[in-house]
Amino acid sequence: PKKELVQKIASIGKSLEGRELPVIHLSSAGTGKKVIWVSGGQHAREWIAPAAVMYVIDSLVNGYGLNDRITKLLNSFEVVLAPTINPDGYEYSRTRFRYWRKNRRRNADGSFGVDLNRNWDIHWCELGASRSPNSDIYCGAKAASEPEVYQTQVYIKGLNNRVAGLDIHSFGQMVLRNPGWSSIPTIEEAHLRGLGDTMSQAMNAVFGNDYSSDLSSGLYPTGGSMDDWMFYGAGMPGFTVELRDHGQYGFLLPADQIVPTGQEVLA
Ligand code: 0X9
Ligand code: ZN
Repeated sequence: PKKELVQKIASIGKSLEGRELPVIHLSSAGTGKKVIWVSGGQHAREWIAPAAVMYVIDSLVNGYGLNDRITKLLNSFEVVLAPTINPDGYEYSRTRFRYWRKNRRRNADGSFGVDLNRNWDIHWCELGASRSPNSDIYCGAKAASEPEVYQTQVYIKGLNNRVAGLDIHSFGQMVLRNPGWSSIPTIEEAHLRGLGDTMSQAMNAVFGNDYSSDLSSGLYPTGGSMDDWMFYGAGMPGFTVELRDHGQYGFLLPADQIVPTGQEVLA
């Protein structure tokens, strides 16, 4: 491993149950580079997301100087990766209930969990979300009420040269661009569409897969989601990437697809 590429290993903060939200900054030497954000694991049961982000971290650190695209990337950009921003939910999914989605907030009515991807401070709970605490798309008591969301918002806003963000989920094989709350394209539609199309094509080139490129609201419109907060709240394009598969295995993606899916995200 090339230690000099690891500019920083830090924590965004602590989850509700006290787990760290780890983050790593990768870049070759030099300051003032543009920053690309990559995070995963907002949804507990989407296990391939944290795994794929970990695969990307490993590939970037070990590929620098060997792989031309990786070398160019890390010479030009700082890539900031947070594999798991919902560690409490992940642990609950791992040990108790495989299909858990939310964090582990104990709600006023005794039910558990806020859907972190409905809790961001942008069009919060206006659409595609629920005010019922028991719902799998519960938006929380107020915008950014959850420590995982609030602290990630603060952390991203502290990245001065931020230019783009990716939020990794599963499943469905889609690269989703802003906006996620409205069907009316942003004023940057041509640019964002170019980026989304390029990313989905790069993913498909690896194994001949069929990732699509669409508006985020094309899947279904939601308020309070991270992709739109990145765009409207942090001033950078925010993509949601839904990884494998199309539903044959769904969240229970077989282990032999972990590395191939990681390779698609790396591309
Ligand atoms: O519903 C979500 O949060 C995402 N899909 S998932 O199956 N991984 O739960 C999609 C979010 C897309 N973004 C917006 N609609 N803003
Ligand atoms: Zn998800």
